[in-house]
Amino acid sequence: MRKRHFIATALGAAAAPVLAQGNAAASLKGPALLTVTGAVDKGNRGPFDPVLDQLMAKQKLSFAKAHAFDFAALAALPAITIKPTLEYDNKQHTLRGPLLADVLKAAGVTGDNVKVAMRAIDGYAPTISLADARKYRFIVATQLDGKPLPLGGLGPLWAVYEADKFPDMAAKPVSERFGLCPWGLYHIDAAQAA
Ligand SMILES: Nc1nc2c(c(=O)[nH]1)N[C@H]1C(S)=C(S)[C@@H](COP(=O)(O)O)O[C@H]1N2
Ligand SMILES: [Mo]
Repeated sequence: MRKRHFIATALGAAAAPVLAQGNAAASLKGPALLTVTGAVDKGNRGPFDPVLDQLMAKQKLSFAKAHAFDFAALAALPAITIKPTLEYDNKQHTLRGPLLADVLKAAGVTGDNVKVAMRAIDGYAPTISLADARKYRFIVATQLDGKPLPLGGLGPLWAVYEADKFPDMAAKPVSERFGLCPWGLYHIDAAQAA
């Protein structure tokens, strides 16, 4: 018996609304790939659930409000294409996905003085300001060279930008341009900066 099913059965009908509201957003058909927490509007799922949000628990996350996106929800946002030179092979690649700022907007993150911590599955979690996310036109890439990005590779989501296009970034060696670009991105915490 599946664990979730067992818990629901064992706790009985009274627990069902809590579980339904737990860590799965009711409106999503696919698994949540990206969860935006903190300064979101009302959110589309329940708060941090220490029982079911296991990877988040291991990474010491906690939140009251969250907006989750599955692949379809991200694909429904306008996508843009960028062609940065990547450090892994020093070659130009085509990356495509919605603007990070648009993803945040869809989660109801507003305001000009916002900082976002972008957390990857391996715990890597650089922080940037929303202003810099806009300035460097960060995208949440869903495709690399026309194909979805594998989990275990750079995907399924990669926060990345076209470093070549910005003189301050292009001036750095290619190996130093992507420190703010977590591959395997799955969580973004938005905070109003002090
Ligand atoms: N998930 C994840 N993304 C990451 C990193 C990482 O360790 N984990 N390292 C960052 C840094 S510091 C650089 S320079 C580039 C390349 O690091 P990598 O070789 O670990 O991918 O990816 C960035 N994105
Ligand atoms: Mo780095």
